[in-house]
Amino acid sequence: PIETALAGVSLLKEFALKNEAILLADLATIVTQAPFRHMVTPSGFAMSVAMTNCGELGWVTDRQGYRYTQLDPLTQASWPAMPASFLTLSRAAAFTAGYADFTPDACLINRYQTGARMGLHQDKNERDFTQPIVSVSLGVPAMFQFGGFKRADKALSFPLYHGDVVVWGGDARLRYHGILPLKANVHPALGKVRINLTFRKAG
Ligand code: MD5
Ligand code: FE
Repeated sequence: PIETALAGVSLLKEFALKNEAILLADLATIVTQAPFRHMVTPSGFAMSVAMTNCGELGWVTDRQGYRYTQLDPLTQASWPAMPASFLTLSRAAAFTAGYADFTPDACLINRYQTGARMGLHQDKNERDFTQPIVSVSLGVPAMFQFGGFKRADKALSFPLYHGDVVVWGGDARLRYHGILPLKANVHPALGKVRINLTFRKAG
């Protein structure tokens, strides 16, 4: 029930709901150790999406550029370890989509408040583009933009809801994508925000 009409995209509706409670509890622990923060892009603008990470490597941006780090620049501590609940969920999703041995070493945690957006971009800071990316949507729904291989290519939009998991592989791995400004909304478990977990094998 998961292969979409979009090559390389597997949408697993509500795949994250079975273990929602432990997932949210583990998320709460992570953000006490590595709080959400608005990172700055190389051009000097603060991102509207607040971010943190768990796992061996964390994605960061500052005036120097985009990269993965072992240490949280805010605390100089290692990023919190990836909890078993996160690892198990992402591996099960990848397996379901046909990737038998996905082992993420990085989980970027994005928090979208009302109005927050992510402009069209490609994920290109990873070593091996044959590895899929697994993304988990929680909380308020968002409109996802799925583009082409050039920024100017027309993008199609579709909603992502609480519990949805998407595996982006093959032809989709290097497509431009983004999130439209989050509409004001409330989710019973998470309140006014959307949380996205993006699992990658970065190193
Ligand atoms: C999000 N986050 O919903 C998305 C989920 C990011 C980011 O884009 O970089 O933090 S990951 C969506 C994704 C990854 C790789 C390829 C494609 C989509 N795609 O082909 O559309 O906050
Ligand atoms: Fe991305």
